[in-house]
Amino acid sequence: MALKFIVMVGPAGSGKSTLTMQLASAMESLGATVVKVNFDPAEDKPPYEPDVDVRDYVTAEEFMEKGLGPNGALVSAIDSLINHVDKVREEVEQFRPDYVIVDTPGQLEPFAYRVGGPLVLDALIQDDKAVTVFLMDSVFFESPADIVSILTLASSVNVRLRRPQVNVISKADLLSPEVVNNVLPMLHEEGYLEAAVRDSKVLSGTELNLSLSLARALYEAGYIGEILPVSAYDDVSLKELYGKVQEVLEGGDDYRIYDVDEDQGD
Ligand SMILES: Nc1nc2c(ncn2[C@@H]2O[C@H](COP(=O)(O)OP(=O)(O)OP(=O)(O)O)[C@@H](O)[C@H]2O)c(=O)[nH]1
Ligand SMILES: [Mg+2]
Repeated sequence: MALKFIVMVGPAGSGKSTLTMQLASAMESLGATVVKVNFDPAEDKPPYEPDVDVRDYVTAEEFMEKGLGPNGALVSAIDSLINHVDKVREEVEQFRPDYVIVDTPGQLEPFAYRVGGPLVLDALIQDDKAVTVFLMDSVFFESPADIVSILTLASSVNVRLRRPQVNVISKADLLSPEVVNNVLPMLHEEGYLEAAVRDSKVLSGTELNLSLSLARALYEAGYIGEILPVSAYDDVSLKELYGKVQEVLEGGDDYRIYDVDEDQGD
């Protein structure tokens, strides 16, 4: 059966698991059925009850018991998931859900930048529709140079995972009023981010030139335009994210309340 995947990706502690839980419940409150998948072999206590858990098949601890350190164990656990991913998918299919939210490992780097992570994701998703939700912690948005860095990481993950990607500012409730009122509305303006990096005076020499070039490239690639501030504790922002995700997955128009009946029998 055809499934629709929402893949939560972001640096450690960026809020992936909390957003998985809160977005699922916002979607359910609008009538959609959602399966939550813990795709992190090292996470034994996500803040929600997973409907499907890769730890039923493989855990990072098994590899630590064989002598690997925590990072090596995670890498090996992700690599070995390829042997179990068909079963994970079968479990998901049994729910016949409208959407599947995949909560990926805390450590983004071994997941997205080695071969194993993208490979197991591809094997899970097959030819179905999927969108990556990339979480950028609001703390990065307090400094223009950090905005350039986190957007560069987002673009790099986009290229690695090769899927439509919605970039969100997570924990948006923690953004300062200065950023909300004066920075975010200006971000998409040509030259704004470069000027802000220059004016902040935290960089000089090679680092300044690099940051300015990256800011320019991000702008020219159209990568700064749509960034969605989302707080796991703000229902309106969760519904906006749901609308955005639907737009990408259904190729539809603006946000609309999901009509579950429409998709039954897929
Ligand atoms: N203020 C605020 N805190 C949040 C929000 N979302 C998550 N947090 C907090 O951020 C911390 C990390 O959240 P998690 O959901 O565990 O983040 P994660 O990306 O899954 O973390 P790892 O899987 O360990 O990488 C927790 O203390 C959460 O309570 C939010 O929208 N607002
Ligand atoms: Mg997590």
